[in-house]
Amino acid sequence: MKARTITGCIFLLALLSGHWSWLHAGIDIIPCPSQVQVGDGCFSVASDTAILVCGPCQEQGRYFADMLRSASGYELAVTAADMDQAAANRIMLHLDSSRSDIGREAYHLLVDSKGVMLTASTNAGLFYGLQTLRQLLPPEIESDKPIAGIKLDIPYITIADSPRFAWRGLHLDVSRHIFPVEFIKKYIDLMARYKLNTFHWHLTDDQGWRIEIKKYPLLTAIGSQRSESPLSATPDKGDSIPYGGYYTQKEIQEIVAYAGSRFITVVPEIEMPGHAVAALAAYPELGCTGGPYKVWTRWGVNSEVFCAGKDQTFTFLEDVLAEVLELFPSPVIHIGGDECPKDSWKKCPQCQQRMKDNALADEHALQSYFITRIEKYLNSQGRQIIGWDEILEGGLAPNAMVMSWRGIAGGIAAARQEHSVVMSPTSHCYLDYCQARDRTGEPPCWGGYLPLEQVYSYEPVPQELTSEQARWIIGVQGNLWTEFIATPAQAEYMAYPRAIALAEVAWSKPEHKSLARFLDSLKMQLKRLDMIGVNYRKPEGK
Ligand code: TNX
Repeated sequence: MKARTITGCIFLLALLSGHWSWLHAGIDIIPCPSQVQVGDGCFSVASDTAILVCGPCQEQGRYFADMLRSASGYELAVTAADMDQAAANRIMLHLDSSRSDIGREAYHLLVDSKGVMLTASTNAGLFYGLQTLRQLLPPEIESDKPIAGIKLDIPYITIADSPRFAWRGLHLDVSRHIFPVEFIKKYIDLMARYKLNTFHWHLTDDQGWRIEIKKYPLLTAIGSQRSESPLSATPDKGDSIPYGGYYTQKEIQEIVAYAGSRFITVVPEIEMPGHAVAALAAYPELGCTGGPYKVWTRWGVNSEVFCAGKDQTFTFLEDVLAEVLELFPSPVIHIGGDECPKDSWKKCPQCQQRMKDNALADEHALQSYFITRIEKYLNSQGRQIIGWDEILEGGLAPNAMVMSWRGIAGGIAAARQEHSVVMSPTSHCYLDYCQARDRTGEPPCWGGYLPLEQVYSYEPVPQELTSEQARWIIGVQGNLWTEFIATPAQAEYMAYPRAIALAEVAWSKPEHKSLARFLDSLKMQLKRLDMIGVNYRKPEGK
């Protein structure tokens, strides 16, 4: 095999233009792998190709066989076997936990005349290798119906690949609008294709409580229903149409398991102390005035929040979190912490008393007390908290992680205090922001202008940090807030293809990024998304 060592895809593109262009259809891998060597020739998967698995990775073998089945009609046998490198016409999956040279989510892939040899030290690594393999197969592989005479050619190639960041996130707000379980699974499937590994599920907010909590049935009986929603053209007016819904614990378990088998951690977000009106509508005694409150029918920031002066607020939240922990194995739990107006605390004698008793200088310190108290509980249960960057105000809870959204200053401050940070600034990561300057013909959207190219250009590690401090930046995340996104089709339109750009930001080494190569490879990805019915937005001029 003639092989050329190429570091990253920029060089690959150079080689592929001209003489090597025949390979192009096969090599459009996004996110761009760390190292690629391309050979001359192709291995063709046939109906008698064997999938050989070694170690406890039967499941990965079956996953790949399933991936090939619908388009080809092949029922490839998955067999536990010793890794005999000499065997031919085989796809070998080798889980070798002793390979300390292959990182936790990394993989090595070799495709040559004998077939495929995929090696990883974890099942996650194998899974990512299979996603790469999928992208090396022709886009017809995505068909859900058999294609007569389909050619399953995989170019000869050697890839060594590993992610840049540990937290590669995509968020979905299901409070402002709720989405069906089937759609959540599709959202997760798409994430997995692009090696994203963290699904941040925003389950509660002013406009709807969406998670069943057995101990507090009114959270869903009352808190999941609002009397109307804002009109998208005139959000200060309502549409007079009741809206609601929630996920049962059974559905949540199903989604968490589904994500888990795709190596995606589901991080639930239970908002506190602000964005809590839906919970207050159900249990008004948890607010400072005692209500009554109504599940909010407008967007924005509501001044009614959980009362920080009452002990029953904390009892309630700990009870809720206890059920959340049963459902979500995630080591990290998102507690919100954003946009909490302090008006009601200022007027509340119990909050003022709490401040006095604990020598808290102001209401920001009271918010810090609130978050720290919740952190203590979650830490005692073996979990860590993450919160929006407002949790820095009044002092960061000792073990908290920070999600920097109002720009990057919060992320910088937290990293300097040696706290882990996920970068998610509105400027580059807010997928609810508009994709066109001219909004004619665009669905309603929120906020500023955030084109695909700008998402792609994002560098999550701020230059202001020393290399020591930069280690605290553990990842990056795209957020999909749904005030203006009412349907699955619209959610896909806003998320894709920008989420693919974000996936490359999260996975690929910065020196391997190239907008030209990305946009070129994206064409083949979009073909695949067409085949699986994703309502993405067509990139400008394409
Ligand atoms: C700010 S991001 C919010 C959300 C909104 C979003 C709209 C954050 C922590 N809070 O409540 O939905 O802006 O872009």
